[in-house]
Amino acid sequence: MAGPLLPELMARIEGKYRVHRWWEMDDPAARLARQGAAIRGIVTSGRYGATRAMIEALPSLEVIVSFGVGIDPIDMAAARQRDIVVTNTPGVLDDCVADTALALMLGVSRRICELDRFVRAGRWRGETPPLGRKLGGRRCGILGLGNIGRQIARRAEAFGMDIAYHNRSPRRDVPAHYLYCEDVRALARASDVLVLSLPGGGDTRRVVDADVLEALGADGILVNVSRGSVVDQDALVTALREGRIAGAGLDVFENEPDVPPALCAMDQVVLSPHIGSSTVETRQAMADLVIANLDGWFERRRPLTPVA
Ligand code: 8YV
Repeated sequence: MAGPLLPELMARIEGKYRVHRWWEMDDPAARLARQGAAIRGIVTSGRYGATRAMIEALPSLEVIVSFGVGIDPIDMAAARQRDIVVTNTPGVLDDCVADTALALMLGVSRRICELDRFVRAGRWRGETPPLGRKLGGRRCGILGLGNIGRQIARRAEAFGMDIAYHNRSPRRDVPAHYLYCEDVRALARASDVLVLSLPGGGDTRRVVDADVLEALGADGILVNVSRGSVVDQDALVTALREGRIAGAGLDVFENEPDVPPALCAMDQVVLSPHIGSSTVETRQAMADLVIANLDGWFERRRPLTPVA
């Protein structure tokens, strides 16, 4: 196991399989040189992944089972070279990640956290609370209209927003009134709130840069529920500091759990600690899928949700 997961999930796995806790090994290389040949599966997550070095240290590896939908921290090239099956947990977390995006959108536009601090500081008696901005009537741009992106769109529409999106190509299976934008910059220009729900990894690294933030504009809000790697974080701090965008709601960061102190000091920013899928219900469903994939592979050679 690459890193600690939910205690109940770990107990379920350890009740059935012989588990080696990677993160507790004093000298992982020496330990794997001794025992690596016996290890046939890695259980990991969107946080811990599986590196090439880890995969190469395990000559009998057959399957990598991940708790989470994002596979960017798994070295897929190393896995494919050896025909190692990789599974993730698609579908079960779309609602909760989309809910998180909406919570951040509302949090920033209606200044919820800032005004919570205002009340707690006793400022209500002497000052007028600052005004927020209405979401209805504004346009929500979605970068990455996959399963999660579509749930974000449905929710944003329920708040009266118009929808624009960018994917590598237009989707035929979405409402015709969704505006397709040819590139990220055009999407940012068309959006009042730009929500990032695209996969992380090399192909999408820093696609949201200073230019894109400039295109989003001084009234624009950025919301990221995808991966910190898709945003140029320094450019984001500068854009916020200089008022080039109005605010940001961020659930993910470049070097988690480190968050730039500059962001922590800004009132127009709402921060959450990568909790997109963290609800009791969704984490249970993800844990069930991890077990189903693990058992599916080791009992029937048929994992439930292999990555294509
Ligand atoms: C999890 C995630 O928080 O699904 C993903 O890709 O990032 C999240 O759902 C993560 O996998 C757990 O570490």
